[in-house]
Amino acid sequence: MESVRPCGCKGIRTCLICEKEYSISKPNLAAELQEDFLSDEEAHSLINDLDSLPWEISQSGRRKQNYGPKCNFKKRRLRLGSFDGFPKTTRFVQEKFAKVPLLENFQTVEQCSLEYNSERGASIDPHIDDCWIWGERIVTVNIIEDSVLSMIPYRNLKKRYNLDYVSTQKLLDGDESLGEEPKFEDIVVRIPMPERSLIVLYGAARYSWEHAVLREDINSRRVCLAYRELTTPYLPNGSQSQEATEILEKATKFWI
Ligand SMILES: O=C(O)CCC(=O)C(=O)O
Repeated sequence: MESVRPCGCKGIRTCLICEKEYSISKPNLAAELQEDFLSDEEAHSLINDLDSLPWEISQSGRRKQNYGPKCNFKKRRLRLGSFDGFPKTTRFVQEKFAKVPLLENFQTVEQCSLEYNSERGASIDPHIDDCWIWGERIVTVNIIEDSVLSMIPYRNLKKRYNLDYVSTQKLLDGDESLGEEPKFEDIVVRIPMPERSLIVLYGAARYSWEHAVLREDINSRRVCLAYRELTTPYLPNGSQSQEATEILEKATKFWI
């Protein structure tokens, strides 16, 4: 591919014509980003309301506020634990999901506030969110401070993160390339996450790429909300649905 192709591309440069002609694959990242998902006022009041709730210390310099069921990812065991719904002050964020077509029927079962502080060198290592219990759409609402999501192709497919469970699920696009080794090496895709934006990872971005937030991309205090839904077997009419009935009922509640 070092010679100039009839379309004019050469080497790693491609266009739709030569990608089709020579079956050249390009990174297929299914992610949707919506800027200004929150208004300035909404972001401001949200951060004040979150700060009036207790924060817990977490790993890699982060702090968190976790509202959701207890999950044992290794044993694939789900328990209600102390989950009793979500803070009322955050209700409007979940209500705004109804206006996002990709989030049709998204029922939040875990809402996690994450704080990254530059003074602590906070970050999150490359990972794929668990695939046994968390459904296809991983949603993040970035509240304060612009940041970047770094995406890295995942090479040991199916050995970690309960990726083998993906085959039991009904996916959005029925993407056949999921589960194949990514064809790209030494590549990092950097997705900007402006403050007040919404990002949804799904398909290949969810299952074939790890995501991370690098310390270098945290310049002051960043706070976001991460939202997760259940996998289809745990949803109504799914094979495991009885295990999640009470959790789904609590997940409709917002407390004061
Ligand atoms: O902070 C972010 O934007 C990503 C959070 C994340 O990857 C996670 O909660 O699993």
